[in-house]
Amino acid sequence: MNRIRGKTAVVTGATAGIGEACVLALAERGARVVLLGRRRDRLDAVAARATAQQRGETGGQAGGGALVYALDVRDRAGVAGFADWLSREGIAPDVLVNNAGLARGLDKLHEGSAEDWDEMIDTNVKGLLDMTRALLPGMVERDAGHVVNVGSIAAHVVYPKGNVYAATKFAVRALTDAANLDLVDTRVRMSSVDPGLVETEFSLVRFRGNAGRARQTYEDVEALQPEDVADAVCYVLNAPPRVNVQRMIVMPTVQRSPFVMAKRLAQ
Ligand code: NDP
Ligand code: 8X3
Repeated sequence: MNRIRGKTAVVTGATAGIGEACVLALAERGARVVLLGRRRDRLDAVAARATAQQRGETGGQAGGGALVYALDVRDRAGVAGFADWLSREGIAPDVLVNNAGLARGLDKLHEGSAEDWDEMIDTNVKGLLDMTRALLPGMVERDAGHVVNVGSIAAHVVYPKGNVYAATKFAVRALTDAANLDLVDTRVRMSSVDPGLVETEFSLVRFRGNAGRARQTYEDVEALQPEDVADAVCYVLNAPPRVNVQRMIVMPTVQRSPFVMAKRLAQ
């Protein structure tokens, strides 16, 4: 059964990787999608593909369109402006996918940079909080809605030099758990989907555009693809209203922990 068709879903970080894959998967299942991210050209390109999915040109089911809104989730006033824009457009989101996020650098804590820490904390924690604070009240008022936070295996296991990135994902895990307590007397659900290694632009961003260094992360490893995480997000969203998948950990088969990874076998 498709419980996603006809829903309106806001997806942050929709210009690349997991967010882009979520947009396309939701559109394919007939949702109206609202895409957020900073890169306007990419937003437009992903929205065009989502619309094609909805028209059934690529096998999707009819849906309600794709809207774009360029936004830096660290801009608190901008997030409030986005919520106002939704109201003015008469859009009441059924779904919020808090996916925008990043890691910067891979350093020992005592060698890390305060700028990198600020960027991770402001995006992964405060950006997610502000988006949630802006859209969750409407869901509570309507007594319907679902927030899915894209967490990480780094919310469960810390790995060397992953310190502040892991701290932000531990925070997301705590916030998901805490919000579920606060939402207990409503029909609004909050979930986190926590992936292991996914092949996206994540490492390119982490290593500030060093493509060679980024490539090493995925070399000889059968990492998850963004579509795999989008599938998990859709599973969580498609669950019957009585079911709240509070947390789902999705790992590559070759990675049983951040410390235990099998290299791809030679062909
Ligand atoms: P990508 O770098 O491919 O995509 C990141 C997305 O986040 C982009 O769309 C980017 O858009 C957006 N984004 C980043 N900063 C901001 C900001 N300040 N404001 C608005 N949008 C922003 O990485 P992934 O797809 O891999 O990452 C998505 C999520 O998945 C992150 O939360 C990450 O922590 C998590 N994750 C990733 C894993 C991996 O191995 N790749 C594993 C586990 C979790 P733009 O630059 O256009 O603003
Ligand atoms: C991002 C993936 O491998 O750095 O959450 O934990 S990893």
